[in-house]
Amino acid sequence: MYCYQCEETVKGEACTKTGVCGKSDEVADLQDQLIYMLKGLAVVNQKAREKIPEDSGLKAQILKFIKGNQKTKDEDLEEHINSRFMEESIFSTVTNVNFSNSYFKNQIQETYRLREGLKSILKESGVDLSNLPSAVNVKPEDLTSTPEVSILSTENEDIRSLRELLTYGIKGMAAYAYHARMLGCTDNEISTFMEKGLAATLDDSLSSDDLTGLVLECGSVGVKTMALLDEANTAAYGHPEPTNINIGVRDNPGILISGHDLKDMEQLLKQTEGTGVDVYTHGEMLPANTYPAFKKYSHLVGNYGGSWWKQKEEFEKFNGPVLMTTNCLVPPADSYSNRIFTTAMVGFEGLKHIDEMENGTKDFSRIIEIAKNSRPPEKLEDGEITAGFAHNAALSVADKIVDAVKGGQISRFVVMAGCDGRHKEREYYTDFAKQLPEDAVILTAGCAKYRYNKLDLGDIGGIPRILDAGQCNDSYSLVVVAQKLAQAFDLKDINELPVSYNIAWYEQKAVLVLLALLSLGVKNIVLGPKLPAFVSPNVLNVLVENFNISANTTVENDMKRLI
Ligand code: FS2
Ligand code: SF4
Repeated sequence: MYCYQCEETVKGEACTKTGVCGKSDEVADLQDQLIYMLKGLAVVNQKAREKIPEDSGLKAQILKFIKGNQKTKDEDLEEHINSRFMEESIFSTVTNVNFSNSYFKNQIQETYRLREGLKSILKESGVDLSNLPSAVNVKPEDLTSTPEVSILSTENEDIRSLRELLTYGIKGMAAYAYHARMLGCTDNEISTFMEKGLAATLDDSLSSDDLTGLVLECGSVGVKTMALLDEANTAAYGHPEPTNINIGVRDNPGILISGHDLKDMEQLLKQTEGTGVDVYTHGEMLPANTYPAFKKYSHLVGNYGGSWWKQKEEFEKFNGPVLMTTNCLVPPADSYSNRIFTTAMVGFEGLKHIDEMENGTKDFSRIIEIAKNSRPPEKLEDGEITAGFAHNAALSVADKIVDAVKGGQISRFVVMAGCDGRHKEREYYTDFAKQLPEDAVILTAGCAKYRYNKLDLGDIGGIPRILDAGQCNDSYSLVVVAQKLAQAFDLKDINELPVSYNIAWYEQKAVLVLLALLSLGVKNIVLGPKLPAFVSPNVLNVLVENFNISANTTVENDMKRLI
């Protein structure tokens, strides 16, 4: 194995024996094989997209094949040539999503079946499939002896770096596109870009400049993907509202739901209503408590615990079943593994899994039955967390914010969005939040906030000093707020705003968020706790020269340069 896609990679270089995340070397290799196969499928999809507009017979044939093979219910072929399958498969390789050998072996076989099926239809229609990369023709049984599967087979370290940066950005994009798709929102531009980007990583004729262009394009399409997800979430569940979220417990048995999928959240709340079972959110599901459509359920009690890496201790104490809808899953301890359920692309050998049914819904009755016979959760803490400041709520007080800035009550906003992680060095973010001047306001999204969202930082004229826009999936909100503030202050350049960026990353969704910010021209981002191992010195130079990105240092030093 050679994996360096996340921030916690061994020695800031790569995991080569087993993952810090708990991923085995076999699973790491299978993930690389699946990504390689998906790149081949992406090339074949591109060929199909090229030919379809001029050949209606081909379109009908492909549609028949696709409908017989994949879960998508939508019939608009241009948007759905294996797109759901691609998104799910790519998402499954994001850090802490799926640890199951059998899952990846199946996905590899399925990719092969789809690729070969599509190829034979295209060949019959006279499409030339010669001179394509070997990923288009490789058989699953030959993957272990195919050198190109390995990240290290790209010898030039800058090309390797850019190919991986692009691939990880696409992993984040696949995750966001998948969530939007679950709520019925898709965009052909996103699917075609993912194919183009994956195919580009196989193309030896592309230069560093070409790949850099694609990396930035990934950021622009990332903004569109996050906007689509925002539209999907708010159309389905309303705009998040400022909410004081309970972090204590009640005396009823409960189900804990984690991950990011709001459709799973909706179905779980509906199915548990009136059963005497309470529902609590964990980790990145916290913002669900701020949506009008979920707040109406009185058995949605609040949030239990902290961010993903604390789950071993917290799941143990929860006593009831836990539903993992997406990342971040930590390999479970035996003591509670029998009450963890995975769904969608989440997987771990031996854990129970809930599949989507033919009609697109899920049956959570097995989880509810276990909950009914569970003890209520053990109390971890008391009190409340304030959240729900996505763009609609934040902009509803825009006048107040602008006045506070003009009047000098607010000196600066600091975007402290991104991920949390298990390493001690992340205490930096707690200390940074504590040491901010009292006239600075934190804008956040993602699980990084658990490092400071239980601190009492107070408010400035009724504006909380931590404005939490939601999940990392909601980072788009921060962009909207920054753009509206720039308008309100009549600024042409977003970098002229009194906004600093001190961003924490861990996994590949955060990579896409970072690329999205760069594509919008945001400069001077401070990134930590470590810079990505997959960014080579020359690629870093490009980022420094064009965007003045830098690594975080000490709280004192960063406070001086950011505030
Ligand atoms: Fe946390 Fe980061 Fe979980 Fe997001 S580890 S913010 O990209 O997916 O949440
Ligand atoms: Fe290591 Fe991160 Fe890869 Fe896991 S995802 S194997 S921790 S680099």
